[in-house]
Amino acid sequence: MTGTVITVAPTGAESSKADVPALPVTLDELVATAKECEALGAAIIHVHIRDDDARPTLDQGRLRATVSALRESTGLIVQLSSGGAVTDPESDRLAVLDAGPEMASCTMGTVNFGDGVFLNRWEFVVDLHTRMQERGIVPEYEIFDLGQLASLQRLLSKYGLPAGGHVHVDLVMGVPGGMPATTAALVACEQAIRDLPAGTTFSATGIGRGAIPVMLASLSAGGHLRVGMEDTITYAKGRAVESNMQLVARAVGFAQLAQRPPLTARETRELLGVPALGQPPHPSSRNGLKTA
Ligand code: KMH
Ligand code: ZN
Repeated sequence: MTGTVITVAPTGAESSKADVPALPVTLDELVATAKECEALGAAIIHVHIRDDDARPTLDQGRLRATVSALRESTGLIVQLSSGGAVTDPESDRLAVLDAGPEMASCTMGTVNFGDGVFLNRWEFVVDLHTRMQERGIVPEYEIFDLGQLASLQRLLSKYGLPAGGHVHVDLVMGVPGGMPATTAALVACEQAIRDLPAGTTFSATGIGRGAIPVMLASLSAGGHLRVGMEDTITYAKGRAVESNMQLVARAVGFAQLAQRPPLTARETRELLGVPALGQPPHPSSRNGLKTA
């Protein structure tokens, strides 16, 4: 069995800086967090950015500056969120791909999201998937509910494999409105992932108190880990998370206990089909579709 890919999702779009002062919201804070998380064992950074007032934004200039700053300062795989905040319009979410990330998220369906709705119409998902194919951006398919894995199978069989040919999904468990953060739900997803192309990999994250059960379940089921303050702001009962590094360090400890130590960013690139640093992105795979 392979080692563990650790993704850090340091910021998200849901918590406010006022409520969570340790949240990295400036570019300097994000880069400092990224460097420290990489040193601890993270290989991928899932990025949401904020504006000068620490509010979520998909501003194109800021996204580009963020991608280049993270590239300059770290070897991490930079994965931009195309999910943004529930209030972001589809056009801005598609434009995230113009900022030149190596990876981007692609959520596989609409889900209630607390009191909001995280809207991901089928045509929009197809648009994201095919634009990523055209640009050689490697997707991470975000799965909030079991049926979204069936949608992914449909997407791949109709529109072909993603750039690089490898399929990687992230199970986001415990969002109010989505699947629960339980071992049973993770096992159900793992069974459904077996129907996806051979070699499909998955990571998992549990929101809030789901963080630990999902980490343990994912490691035991052969999955990888996503942790960070996007998903978890309470470390233990009555104890706020102090930093993203604290969450990455805990994930690294769990992975080592499971005898699946963290994979480096270079090893993760190989596993997920993300070109090595300094190599050009994958050529467009829209012509001559490879099908699942
Ligand atoms: N902030 C959520 C509405 C993603 O990054 O692709 C969407 C989200 C998923 O976080
Ligand atoms: Zn996100």
